[in-house]
Amino acid sequence: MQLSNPPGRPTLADTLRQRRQRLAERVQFPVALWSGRSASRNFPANVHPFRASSHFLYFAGLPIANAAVRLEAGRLELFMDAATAADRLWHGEATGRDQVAAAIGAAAAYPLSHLADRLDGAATIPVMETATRQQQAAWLKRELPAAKALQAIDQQLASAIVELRLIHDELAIAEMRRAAAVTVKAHRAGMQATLGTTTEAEIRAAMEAVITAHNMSTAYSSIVTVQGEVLHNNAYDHAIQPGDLLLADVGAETESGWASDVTRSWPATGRFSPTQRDIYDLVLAAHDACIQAAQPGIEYRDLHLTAAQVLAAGLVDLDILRGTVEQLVEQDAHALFFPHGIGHLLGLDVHDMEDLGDLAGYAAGRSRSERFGLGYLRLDRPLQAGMVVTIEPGFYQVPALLHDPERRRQYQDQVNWERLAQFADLRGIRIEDDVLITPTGAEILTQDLPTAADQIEALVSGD
Ligand SMILES: [Mn+2]
Repeated sequence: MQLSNPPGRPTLADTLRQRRQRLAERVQFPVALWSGRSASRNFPANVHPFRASSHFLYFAGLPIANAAVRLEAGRLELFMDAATAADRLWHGEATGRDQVAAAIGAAAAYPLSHLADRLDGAATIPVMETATRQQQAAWLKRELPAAKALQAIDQQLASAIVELRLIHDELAIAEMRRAAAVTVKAHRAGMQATLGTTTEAEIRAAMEAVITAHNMSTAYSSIVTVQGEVLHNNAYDHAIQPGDLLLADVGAETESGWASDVTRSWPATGRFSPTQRDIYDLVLAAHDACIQAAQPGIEYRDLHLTAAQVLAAGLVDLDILRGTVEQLVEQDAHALFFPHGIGHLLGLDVHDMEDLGDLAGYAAGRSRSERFGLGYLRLDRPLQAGMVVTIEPGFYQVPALLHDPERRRQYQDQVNWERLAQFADLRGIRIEDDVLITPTGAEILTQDLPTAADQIEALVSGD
């Protein structure tokens, strides 16, 4: 656990104090946040990797297992157990409670069990992990539904935390820059390893090796696949054939939990076919148009529609779609090939704060659209300086959509199926970057990773 502070950065304790202060301006009741613990596999000491709850991390700063903090009027109390003799035997000397307390600016520190008597009138956010959630409910002496169905003061707390976590402070942005830099290196390594590899698993290994070597972990299960049309593909066993496109969605997470989320698509041989290149350039045009338009006050939903319009216009130019752009987007014809949203919030989690349902993603009074082309939009808010969002348009040929008899009937006049068949050598392309909204526009945190097709080809082929 790193307790020292890198030079030139706001100190952890100062940042945490500001976050607590801002929370205290929004809620008048005590708050208790648990970090959670590792779930066990086949025996108690054989555990899955530990990941602290992000709400805990936001206010406590350090990934301490089986701990909790109590916040009231800007004051922080830390609750964690001292290492037992058995802990010291098996895990070595851990950072002590008092050291942790000093690093995070705690006013007091106690064993975890002492929290049970300090919870009158306290609000919490239930953690995902079951054993800890049961402890939260037992000690608070009330039912705790899943975090997306919160009631009363827990709901007020969640809304206050969303306000804070939506707009990132200097330390958070510095951490996300670190995650982005390692992710960029990982993607370069994946592209550079491709010519010498025969399976998806080898490319994944080359990418995750970079992340592991920086003592970071992945922010989500990596997608490294020649079947890019399978949107959440976590298999890595396919052989790579000449003519395949690789789609790699891989992002590093810093030790203190800050995420990155990047996708690139590249040809296995180092050269796009003409059809692959046409669609790649189109997806890139949508990506660039969205980032160009991103600035405070712009509705994220309008960026999604911008991407839909650019894609629809390009598909009309390629004679894959027929009709006017306006009508095609209104009819959701673009969504046959781009069935997901343009992106999401990024922060301590990929899909930041989605443990709270749409509370963070959707502005008050808004809810998910019933429309095929809008229902998967994860963020529907005006952009504000300090937000970090992903921009990730794609083009996919998903058999479940394109071979669905009802959709084929519905879009028989809009899709030129014979022409589409000529593009059979691309299954899925996505280009995704992490974008910080600045007071005047947007900064691409992952801009050191090229997007232009020529540069991608050069990286893969080593030219
Ligand atoms: Mn993403």
